[in-house]
This record gives sequence, C-alpha cells and structure tokens, in this order.
Amino acid sequence: MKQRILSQLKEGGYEGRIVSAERLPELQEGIEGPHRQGLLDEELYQDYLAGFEFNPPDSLPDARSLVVVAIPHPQTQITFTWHGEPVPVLMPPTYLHSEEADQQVEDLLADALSTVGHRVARATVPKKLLSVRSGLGRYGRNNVSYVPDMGSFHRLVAFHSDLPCPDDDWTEPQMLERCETCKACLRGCPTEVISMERFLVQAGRCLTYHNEKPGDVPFPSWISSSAHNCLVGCLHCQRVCPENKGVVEWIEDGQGFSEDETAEILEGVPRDRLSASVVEKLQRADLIGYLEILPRNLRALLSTMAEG
Ligand code: B12
Ligand code: SF4
Ligand code: SF4
Repeated sequence: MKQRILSQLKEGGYEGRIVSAERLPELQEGIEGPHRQGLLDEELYQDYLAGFEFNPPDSLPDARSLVVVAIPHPQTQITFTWHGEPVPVLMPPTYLHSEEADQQVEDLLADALSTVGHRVARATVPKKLLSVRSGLGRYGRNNVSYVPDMGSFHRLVAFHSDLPCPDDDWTEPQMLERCETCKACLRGCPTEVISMERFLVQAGRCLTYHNEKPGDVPFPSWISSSAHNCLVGCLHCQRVCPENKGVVEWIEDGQGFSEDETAEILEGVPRDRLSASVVEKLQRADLIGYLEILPRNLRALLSTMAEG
C-alpha cells in the first residue's frame, strides 16, 4: 500500500516518503535539543518553532504514520517600473501559490488513501528534518533540504495519516556529499549565517528572517544595503549552489506593475485604498498576503539596485 501511494505521488510529479508516527518524539528532540543548548535564536524560536505539534491531531487521533512530500517549485519574476525603467525582481521558490500546491498534494493523498479506508491531516512539524531523516532529502551546508532532480527548489508539505507504517527508512541526518568540498553558499551568504564552525546555521542572522518580519520593523543596521536580492526571502545560498545547476534557470513570469502601481505599493497605500488594478495583480500573483511588507522590502531592493 505504502509503495502504491508513493508511486501515485511520483506520477503527480512529486516525491514522498512515509515513516512511522513513532518518529515524532525524535523530530521534537531535533528542535528542543538545540533550543535547550541555547543554539537557537530565542525570538526566532518563539516566532517559528514553538508552535510545532508533535502529537496526532484531534481530527486524526489514531494517526500511525507521517507523510512528507517535496513539490518542485520555481522562482517567479515580478517586474516593477521605477524612474521609467523595468525593474525585474525575484521571488524565491516556496512563497507563491503555496497553499494551492499543498492542497493539490493533500487532495491526491486523500483520494489515494480513501480507497483503502485511510485519511490524512496536515502536520505542523519541522519539515526539513522530516525530509532528511525519512530519506527523502539531504541537508546542504546552507541547512536547506535537497532532493534528487529538484535540488533545493522544492516546497515541503507533511501529513499525519492513519495508514500503518511498520517499517521505514529512518536515518541519521545526512549532508550532501558535495558539501564536503564546497563552500559556495558560505561565501555567497550576505549576512554570515553559514559557517564551518557549526552545521546549524545562525538563522537569526538570515536575511529572510528579517525581510519576513512585519513591515514596520526596520532592517538592523548590520545588514549591508547590498544584501537585498529578492522581494521577500533571499536566493544567494541557493543560486550559487552547484547542486541546483539543473533548476537555477527555472524562473516563471509573474505580474508586471506600471510606474503608478509601483508607486502605490512603495507608498504603503492600505489595501482598501489601492487601485483595483493593483489589488487584482497582487491577488493574481499571490502577493496580496505580503502587501504589508512590500514597501520596506521593495524600497531596500530599489536602493540596492540604484547603488549598482
Ligand atoms: C523557521 C523557518 C525558517 C527560519 C529559520 C531557518 C532555519 N534554518 O531554521 C527563516 C525565516 C530564517 C527561514 C529561512 C528560509 N527558509 Co524556512 N522555514 C522555517 C520552518 C518554519 C521551520 C524550519 C526549522 O525547523 N528550523 C529549525 C532548525 C533547528 O531545523 P533545521 O534547519 O532543519 O536544522 C537541522 C540541521 O541543522 C540538523 N543538523 C544539526 N547539526 C547537524 C550536523 C550534520 C552533519 C547534519 C547533516 C545535520 C545537522 O539538525 C537541525 C535540527 O535538529 C520551515 C517550515 C516547517 N514547518 O518546517 C520553513 C522551511 C524550512 N523554509 C523553507 C525555505 C525555502 C526557506 C528559505 C530558503 C527561504 C528563502 N530565502 O528563499 C530560507 C533558508 C534559510 C536557511 N539557510 O535555512 C522551506 C525549505 C524547503 C527546502 N527545500 O528545504 C520550508 C520547509 C518551508 C516549506 N514549507 O517548504 N525559514
Ligand atoms: S553551495 Fe556547496 S556547500 Fe553549499 S549546499 Fe551547495 S554544495 Fe553544499
Ligand atoms: S537565505 Fe540568504 S541570508 Fe539566509 S542563509 Fe541563505 S544566503 Fe544567507
């Protein structure tokens, strides 16, 4: 049964693994261990990690397995217009249309499992750790998960299921072989997140952490103005990575914004006063949820570009 589900995922263009629900305490320890040792930035821990749930959900109390799925995901180019010039900017993989992507996987799994009387429910667990320990992916030195043929350009989604899983391929966390002789991400990171001293990155220094913060939080002064490279997130450690050679040019065309539309976004015009065309484009691009942080991030990008 397990193999049939995994084949169905493959046919849909995904790659997945199924492990026993008995692995949940080890996932929990993978987060709480480093936290106890003071290795995690406390504010980041509270914002992103404290909410993980390591028990089966109320909707599926008899869950017996975890399913983790890698969804190939592209970069998207959004084009603004500033001082009469087109300004193309990238959104990294995983940010846009992510809920639709996750839902498609959930629908596929729910369909496949319902034929044999089983169910799935979304899991709020550390997905990279699950990806790597289940054998689906491997960690790069940048602490991102890499999956064969997808590189790091994939989104991860995880589910609880009541499908039994008496045997799995649970393993110790593995690093990509290539990282043993490569430091490209370490050199490419603009905020010194990655080091040779410890494998666990200093995520509190990650540009992504700072440009995902609410729009009224300014960037810390130690972030160089030349660091900014994406509308949200950062692509440096993934774009320089040789493991991403096959996917790095995968860029989908997103929306384009005129000079007036760009100005409205930069000025931080609230949603109820934005022109209809801007709202429609932001919705189509799946950027509407980022409206509040776009003025700060776009301003930073435009000044990085102006500095050349
Ligand atoms: C919190 C979080 C962030 C935080 C913190 C990142 C971090 N590294 O922890 C911030 C906001 C900075 C962030 C940034 C990014 N994120 Co993020 N993030 C998450 C989130 C919510 C949890 C990640 C987590 O568990 N962190 C806790 C740490 C402790 O776990 P870990 O990183 O896996 O670390 C393990 C290893 O270091 C390992 N380890 C320790 N020592 C050693 C030694 C060896 C030899 C080995 C092999 C392993 C090893 O043990 C640690 C766990 O115990 C997940 C979604 C989810 N629910 O899982 C998305 C998620 C991980 N993010 C994702 C992405 C895409 C990113 C960005 C690439 C976004 C971008 N810029 O484009 C960056 C990458 C930054 C980076 N270098 O890590 C994707 C990853 C997809 C993928 N291919 O891996 C996820 C899964 C979202 C999704 N649904 O797809 N993110
Ligand atoms: S850039 Fe090099 S060291 Fe970094 S993840 Fe890729 S292969 Fe590993
Ligand atoms: S996402 Fe950017 S800031 Fe974060 S580790 Fe990678 S290169 Fe460094």
